[in-house]
Amino acid sequence: PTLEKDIIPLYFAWFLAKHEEDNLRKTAHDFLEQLGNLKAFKKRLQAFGVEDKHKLDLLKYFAKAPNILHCTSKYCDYGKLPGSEEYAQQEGVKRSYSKGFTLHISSLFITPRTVGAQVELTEEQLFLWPADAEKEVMPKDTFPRGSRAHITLSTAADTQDVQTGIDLLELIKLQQTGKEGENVGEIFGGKLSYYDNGIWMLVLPRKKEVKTIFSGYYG
Ligand code: 2AM
Repeated sequence: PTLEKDIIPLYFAWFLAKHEEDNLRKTAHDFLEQLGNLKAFKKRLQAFGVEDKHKLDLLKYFAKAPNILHCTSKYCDYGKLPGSEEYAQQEGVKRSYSKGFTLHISSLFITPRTVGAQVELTEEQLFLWPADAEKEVMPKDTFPRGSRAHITLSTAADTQDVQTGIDLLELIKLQQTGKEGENVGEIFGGKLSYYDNGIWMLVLPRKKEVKTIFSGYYG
């Protein structure tokens, strides 16, 4: 028997390898630049709270970017959150710790609060996905497992990272109710759609693969 207890991290996540991270940051930058320049975007700025369409610089508006790009699987707050000890002890979590995984990004989205990449988890990756991840933030709704999976790319100055997954679920909820989104053009060869309330989604023409390592962040 060991005397030491495992230390539970702030959160568990798939962390992007360095060159993948640089690459995705550049994609996010280009996405915001191209979107900001689109006439269709300038016509639909109301939700961003700006009157003058020439005054909105998206790259400045989304002022905060995470230090390390990652897809959170479980936020634990060093064990303070319910279920975090159980999660850390799961056989699959232990076995996967420090292992490499390829994540698949299917779309990019932006709202007046956040910019994120939607991640489609594989069966194997869903093993590491907590059963209550979606309920945790949207208790009244039902989603397919893994719906909240995302990489936060940047947020507005007064917005917490956790908001990105909530915004993604809001978007999926709109799609579930049959809301199509208005097709307003193409970026990177992918279809750009506008939903209400300043919510935009770009479905990538091909899923973008990113190499990651599953691990914990101890901060
Ligand atoms: P994110 O996954 O959307 O980026 C540290 O705060 C990390 O844990 C962030 O990456 C954050 O958001 C994520 N996270 C997930 N759930 C959280 C929660 N309930 N509270 C705070 N952060 C959370």
